[in-house]
Amino acid sequence: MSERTFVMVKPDGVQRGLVGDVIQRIETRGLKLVALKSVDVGRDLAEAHYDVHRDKPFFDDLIAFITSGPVVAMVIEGPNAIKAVRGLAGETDPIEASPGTIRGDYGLDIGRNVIHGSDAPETARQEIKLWFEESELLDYERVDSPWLQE
Ligand code: IDP
Ligand code: MG
Repeated sequence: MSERTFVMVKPDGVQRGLVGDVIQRIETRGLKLVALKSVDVGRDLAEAHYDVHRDKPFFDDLIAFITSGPVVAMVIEGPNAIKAVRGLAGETDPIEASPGTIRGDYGLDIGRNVIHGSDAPETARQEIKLWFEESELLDYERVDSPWLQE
C-alpha cells in the first residue's frame, strides 16, 4: 500500500554535501518525491518536531543541533515508504547501522546521524503537516511506476 513519509537531511548532512546522495538513494529505490524544500529551522519548529523527546537528557543538544544550520525537508511516497526510508537510513546510532545504509556509510556519532525519517503512519502524518502546507505537496505519477510495482 502506498504511503507518505517525512524525511529530513539534518544540518550535518547539508554541511557535508550529502543532500544529493540521500535524494539519489531515495529516488533510485523507486520512491517518489512529493515535496522538497530547504529550511532554516527555528526553535518552535524544532521543538514541535522532537516533542516526543522533550524529557530525554539529549533534548537540548538535539534542538541546538537541528537549529544550527539549514536542513532539507522532503515528503516521500511509495509502497511501505516509512519502512523503506528507515531501512535506507539504518539504525539510529551510526555505529550500529549496517554499511550500505546512509548512517552506516556516513556516521559515527548518534548526535550526528545525517537523516530523519518518520517512524510510523501517525507520526508521518503529523510531521508532514508540521513541515508542509497542503499546497506544497505535488500530485503526479512517476513515469517508471509500472516498472517499479507489479
Ligand atoms: P530516529 O531518528 O532513528 O527515529 P529517535 O530515537 O527518534 O531516532 O531519536 C531522534 C534523534 O535524537 C536521533 O536521530 C538522534 O539524532 C537523537 N538521539 C537519539 N538518541 C540519542 C542519544 O542517546 N544521544 C544523543 N542523541 C540522541
Ligand atoms: Mg524518531
